[in-house]
Amino acid sequence: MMQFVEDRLEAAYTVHRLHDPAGRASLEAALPDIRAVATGGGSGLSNEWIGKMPSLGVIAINGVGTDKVDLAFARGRNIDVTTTPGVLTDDVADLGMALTLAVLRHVAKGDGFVREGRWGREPFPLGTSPKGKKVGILGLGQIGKAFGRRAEAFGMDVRYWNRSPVADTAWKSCASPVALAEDSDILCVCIAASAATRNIVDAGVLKALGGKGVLVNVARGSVVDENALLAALNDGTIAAAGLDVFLDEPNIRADFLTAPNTVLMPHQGSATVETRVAMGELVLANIAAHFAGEKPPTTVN
Ligand code: 8YV
Repeated sequence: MMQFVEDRLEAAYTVHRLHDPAGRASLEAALPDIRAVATGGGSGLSNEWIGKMPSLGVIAINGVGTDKVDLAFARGRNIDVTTTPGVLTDDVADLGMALTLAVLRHVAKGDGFVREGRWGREPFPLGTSPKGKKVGILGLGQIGKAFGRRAEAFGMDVRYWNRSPVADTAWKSCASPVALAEDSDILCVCIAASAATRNIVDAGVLKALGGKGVLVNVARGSVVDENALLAALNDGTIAAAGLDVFLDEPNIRADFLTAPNTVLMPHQGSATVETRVAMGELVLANIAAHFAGEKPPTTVN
């Protein structure tokens, strides 16, 4: 949470912080009375924690991912789960494009090359132009569509696969994730994480993407089979990857650090000042609505 969110929570409510070791005892003592939880999309709240809070009425997620909260379980307990829709769409799509360009134009590699004094002494590899390349979007929700618009502006040819039909697009729909990967030079993963999409990018999809293919993931680590991805990067099954998200954040697998042609980011898709302010305002508004006895405005369950 940004400091202003912390400050405004502090001003309006009695706040206990899970991650404050000094406050652990008072948190434990307060559990029966806790009425609202503010949490991150990557952290969520387990059913075990929900079970310890009989007065809980709202879980306000600072993000759009709901994969770390059991929505049905929360509903069964009459708990509203809220997210921050809309406000982070463009920034996440921007980072998807930034990772795409960073991979194609060797941005991270170039930075190291200049700093290490290798410029003028060694050749630097030519990049790949995005123009005219086929980009596949796995998951055509708000973020997928925003990424597609950006890709079009770079002269890329957009196609997609989505779990349910998408009416409001002229982009080509592919029959399956494998069919999409087969028909793509760059595969950008924008799909929401759930039990149904776990490891949806598997060895078969990576093989279909092929030896010149690039994988970009701005969704969740869980939607990509990390064993298959690391193997594919190391044995040349795919050419490169740009990754903002991982299965076990922040303790990502060490193999990612040595994987060839891979640009890594520490889950920064929504991390701009503007967007984090807007997300924080939504978290505060949802919690305030709950305490005012109203339905939190961006309830998702
Ligand atoms: C945030 C996210 O980084 O929206 C999501 O689901 O993962 C991101 O926007 C995260 O929720 C911050 O807590």
